[in-house]
Amino acid sequence: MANTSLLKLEGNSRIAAASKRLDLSRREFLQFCATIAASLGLPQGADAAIAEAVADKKRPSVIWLQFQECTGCTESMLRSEHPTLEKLILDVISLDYHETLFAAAGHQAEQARKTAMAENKGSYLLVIEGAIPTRDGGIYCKVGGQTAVELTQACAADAAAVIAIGSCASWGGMPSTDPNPTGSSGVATVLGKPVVTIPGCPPNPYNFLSTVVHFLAFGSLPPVDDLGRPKFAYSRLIHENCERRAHFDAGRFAIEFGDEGHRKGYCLYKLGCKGPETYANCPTILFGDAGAGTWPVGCGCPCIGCTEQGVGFSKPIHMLAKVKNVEPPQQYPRIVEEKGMGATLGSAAVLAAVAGAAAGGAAMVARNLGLSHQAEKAAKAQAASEKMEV
Ligand code: FSX
Ligand code: SF4
Ligand code: F3S
Repeated sequence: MANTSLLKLEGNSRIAAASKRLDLSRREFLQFCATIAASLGLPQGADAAIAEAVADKKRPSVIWLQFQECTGCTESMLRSEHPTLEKLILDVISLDYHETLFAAAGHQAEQARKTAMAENKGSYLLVIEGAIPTRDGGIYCKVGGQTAVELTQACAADAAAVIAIGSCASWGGMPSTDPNPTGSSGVATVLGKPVVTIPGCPPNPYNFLSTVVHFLAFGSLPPVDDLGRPKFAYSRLIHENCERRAHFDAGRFAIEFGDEGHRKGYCLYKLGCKGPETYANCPTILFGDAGAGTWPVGCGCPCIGCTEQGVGFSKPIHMLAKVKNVEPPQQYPRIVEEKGMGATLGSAAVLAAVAGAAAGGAAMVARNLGLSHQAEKAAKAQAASEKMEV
């Protein structure tokens, strides 16, 4: 990893050329790289490595397939601003096949995909948007005479890495909603092996951008959780970083849409917000570069848990969320005072430390009154061992 400071790179001619191509000032370009490094949780120096990689490396070939979906994943990419998708296509990735954005059609488009795959065998990125129908031989979605199952398997065979973008490709998403008549499945199920997933309906384009830039800078995809989700984006509950969290802790809730609590920006838990059981970074990175509050809860809409299998598109909006690994703090008024239960600030920090989280992480956990994935596992393990001791 480069240790060169970003400031030293400012006068670099390759950086100047890259910023010019991206239509950004050198300072803006370096800020973009620093933001990506920070969002990936990378250490100091990684921003310079990212800047050099984006400026230097040959653009990776990207084959983008679309199956059962609404094109929202692509649409959310088109609304990204740093840089815009247009700039990404031209300067960061080489988008060699994309049905929505392609000028070519029919056999010409099919040929472009085959050529890109042959020329970049073993090094292209395969991005899949949309669920894959598996029932009845996969006949419910075909492109160019091949089923989505066949195309997925054929295109994944020689890919350097596969990214499932959106909840549909990650685990079936909206098309897999009960009774799932076409047997819609996620990419990992069809390939029979784990892939990187970027769930969300639509997913946040920054999470995709950061994942691709990590691949570009370090030759590998970022670390993921057991569902294939990049940890930099999906290791915290929405509820841990929500701007309405203080209202939850104080017991101030909106009860009906448009009531006084709703108008005052109170917590949406009683309107069915699934933030307490949904892992995603929506409240921290927001959407569309439109400023503060631009995410579902920020706009007064309860989170539907769109990133979370078993919550989004399956748990009704009127059902209350399961409050996962987070308990209200004791220094705020409690609505119902349970006896002998509940994690305190101290116990949250201790559990995080027991689970091996870094000191800073433990402090963060304590501050947000949330337990990390690791702490959640540690708490379960502790509960199991206590059971055994009894
Ligand atoms: Fe739509 Fe994508 Fe939702 Fe699915 O995003 S926004 S239905 S996750 O595959 O296009
Ligand atoms: Fe925010 Fe929803 Fe949690 Fe309330 S329940 S604090 S609105 S994430
Ligand atoms: Fe989806 Fe909830 Fe974020 S609905 S976009 S995970 S706030």
